[in-house]
Amino acid sequence: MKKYCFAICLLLCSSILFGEDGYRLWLRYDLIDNNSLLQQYRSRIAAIQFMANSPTLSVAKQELLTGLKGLLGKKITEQNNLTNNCVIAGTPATSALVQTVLSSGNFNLGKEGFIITARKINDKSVIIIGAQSDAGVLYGVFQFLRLLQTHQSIEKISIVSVPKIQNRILDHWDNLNRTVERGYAGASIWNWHLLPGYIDKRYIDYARANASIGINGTVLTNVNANALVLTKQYLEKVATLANVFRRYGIKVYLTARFSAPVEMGGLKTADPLDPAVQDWWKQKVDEIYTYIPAFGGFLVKANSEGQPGPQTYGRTHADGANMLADALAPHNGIVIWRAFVYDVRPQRPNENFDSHKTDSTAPNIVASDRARQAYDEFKPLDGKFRKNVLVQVKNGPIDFQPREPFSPLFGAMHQTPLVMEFQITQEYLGQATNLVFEAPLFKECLDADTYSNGKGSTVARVIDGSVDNYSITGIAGVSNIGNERNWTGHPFGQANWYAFGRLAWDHYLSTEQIAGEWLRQTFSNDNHFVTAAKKIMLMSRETLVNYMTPLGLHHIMGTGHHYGPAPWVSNAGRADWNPVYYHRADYLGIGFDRTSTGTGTNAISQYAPEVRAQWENLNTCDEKYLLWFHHVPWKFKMASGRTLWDELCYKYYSGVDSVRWMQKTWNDLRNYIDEERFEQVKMLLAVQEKEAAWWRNACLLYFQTFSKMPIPLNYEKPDHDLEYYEALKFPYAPGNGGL
Ligand code: GCW
Repeated sequence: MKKYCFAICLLLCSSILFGEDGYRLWLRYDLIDNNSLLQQYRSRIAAIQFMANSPTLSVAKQELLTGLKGLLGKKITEQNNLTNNCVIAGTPATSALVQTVLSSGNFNLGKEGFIITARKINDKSVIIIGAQSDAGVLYGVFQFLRLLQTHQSIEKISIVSVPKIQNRILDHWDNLNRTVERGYAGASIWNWHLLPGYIDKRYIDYARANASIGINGTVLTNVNANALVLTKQYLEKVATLANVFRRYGIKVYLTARFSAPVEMGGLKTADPLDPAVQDWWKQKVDEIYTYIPAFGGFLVKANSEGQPGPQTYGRTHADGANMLADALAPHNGIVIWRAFVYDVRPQRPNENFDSHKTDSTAPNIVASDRARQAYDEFKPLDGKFRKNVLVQVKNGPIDFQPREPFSPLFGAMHQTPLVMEFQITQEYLGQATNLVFEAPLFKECLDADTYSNGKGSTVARVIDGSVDNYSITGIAGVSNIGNERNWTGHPFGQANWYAFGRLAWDHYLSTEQIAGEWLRQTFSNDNHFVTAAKKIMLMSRETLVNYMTPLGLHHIMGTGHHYGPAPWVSNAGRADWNPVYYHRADYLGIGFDRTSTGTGTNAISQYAPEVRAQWENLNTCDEKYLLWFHHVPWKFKMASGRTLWDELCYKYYSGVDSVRWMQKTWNDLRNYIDEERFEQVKMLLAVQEKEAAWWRNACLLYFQTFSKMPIPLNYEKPDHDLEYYEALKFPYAPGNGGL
C-alpha cells in the first residue's frame, strides 16, 4: 500500500513539476516528434564548433547545446576542427570560417544581423551561423533553433536577417511595490526587496525569451514614475538586473521622474533651464553610469495625467527632453520622451458633454478633442530636440483602443525620430481573460500609409527611419508580463509578447507566419492543430472589436479599471475620461464628428490630404473608422444595405457568435495538446464568451435608449435589462494600481 501511494505521489509530483504550465513559453526544446525529420536533423547536425570567449557567446553556445540536446535527443559534441555535418557559430573574431564566409558575401549585417547558411567547405557539409557581433550570433542561434522547433528544412538553408529597427524595447509599467499598472498576470517579476543579493531564475529566462525574439531593451519601471529608483539603494539593484541582461544583448532603461531634483535632490525647482537642475541631472546620470556602464537612457512621461514636467515651469517638452539628453549624451544614452499628453490646457466648462439631452440643442459639441492634443503640442516642436531624443507615440491618437486610426504624428515629425508605442498588455482588449492575438492590430497600424513623404510612407517606414532618414530608431511595447507561472496570465498572451518582438525585428513578417511559428513552438507542429488554432488567433482581434467597439466606437469601458462596458458613464473627473464624450450618442445618431464641418473638431486636418480623403466624407469613409470621424444618423444606409442601428446590432451579435465559434473550434483540439493548457484556454474562452455577451447586451441596450429602434427579432434577447448592467461594480478589478 505504502509503495502504491509513493508511486502515485511520484507521478503527481512529476506532472506538477514537469507539466505544461506555460513557464517555458515558446522556448520548448522537446524531442522532435516526426521521426524522419528527426533522422534528417540528426545526420545533418553531428557536432558544433563554437568558440565562446565572451559572456554573450557563452550564453549563445549554452542555448545551442541545450536546444539541440532536447530537440535531437542526443548529446552534441564539440569540435575544434572542420568536420562533416558540423554547425559552426561565431563572429569573424572567433572563427576563421565565419570570417571567410562573411567577407565573401556582400552582407550588410550591421551590429545585430546574422546569417545562417549551409555550405560545402573542403568537402565537408556545414551550417554556419555567423554575425559581426556576439549579439548577432545569439540571435542567429535562436533563429536556428526556431527552424528546428517549427520543423523547417535546413538542407539548403540560406538566411540573412537584419533588424529593421535599432531599439526594440519592452516598457514595464511596474511599480517598486511590485504592483503593475495595467498588469493582469500577477505581481511584477522584479523582486526589488531581494535584489541585489538574489537573482531569480526568472530574470535569466526573461532575458532568454526576449533575446530569442530580438528584444534588446527593457524599461524596468512605470512611466508614472517613482524617483526612488534613482537612489543608490535602488541603482545597485538595477545594476544586478542590467548585468544579467547585458549578456543577452539587452540594455536597461529607467523612467525619470521629472521632479526628482526637488523630491530627492533638495532643490527648490525642477525647471529644466535652471543651471542647478541641469547640474543635478548631469551628476545623477554620471552616477548611474558608474553602476550600469551600458545604461540605455530615460523614458519620460511628463505633463500628462498628473506627472510633473517642464510645462509646470512654463517650459516646453523640448526644453525638458533636451536637458536630460545633454546629461546622457556623453555616455551615448538616449531620451525617449512620450507624446501621450492631454492635460495641459484647462478644460472649459461646456466640455462636459451631456449625451442625455434629447432636444435639438444636443449634442453640445466642444471645440476641443483629446485626439488632437499630442499633435497640437508636439508638431510645433519638430526640429527642436537634441539628436539623442526620440519621441514615443502611441499607435493611435487616443489610447490603445481595440481599433484606432494611426496617430497623425507619424506623418508629421520629419526631424524627430519617432518611437512606436504599442500596448502588449490588454488594458482595453479584454485584459487577461480574452484570447486576442494582437499582431493584426500592430500590422494594421504599421502598414498604414501616412503619405508624409509621398505614397508608401507607411508608419513602419517612418519609424524604421527610411522615410525621414532618422539616425536612431525605436519601437516599444508595454509589457504584459507578471510573476504568474505562465508569465502572461492567458496562455495566448504569450503570443502577443512574441509577436511584438518578431515585428520589432522585421515589420514585414505576416501575421499568419508569426501566429504559425508561435503555435508550433508553443504547442504542437501537428498541421491540423496549427491550422485550426491559427484561424482562432487571426480572427480574434476583429472579433473583439465587434463585441466591444465596432464601427469606430472607442473608450466606452468601465471607469478606472477599464474592465467591461460602461458607455453610460458621464461623471468622471475630466470630460474626456467619460465614455459619453467619445460616443456622443443622442437622438440623432452616434459618433464623434472630427471633420472640418462646422460641428466637427477638425482633428482630421492633422492627416495628409490623401489620408483625409479616405475618411472625410461620411458616405465613403472606411466603415472601420466611421464613428471615429463622424456623427452618423441612426438610419444612415451602410454598405451592407442595413441601417446604422441594424449594422451596430449585427456587429455586436457577430462578435459574440465568433467567440462561440472559437470555443467550438478549440474544443475539437483537445487531443492535440496537453491537458493543462487545453483546459486553461477552454475555461478562459468560456469567460470570454460571457464577457462578450455582456459587452453586446450592455452597449446595445444603452444605445437603444437613443436610437429607439428594436434589436432585430431573430437575435437572442439580452438576458438582463440596462439597469442591471449599469449597477455592476468591480472594486478589486486588477491592474488599476489601487489597493
Ligand atoms: O492607457 C492609459 C492607462 C494608464 C497609463 C497611461 C499612459 C501608465 O490607463 O494607466 O499610465 O495610459 O500610457 O501613460
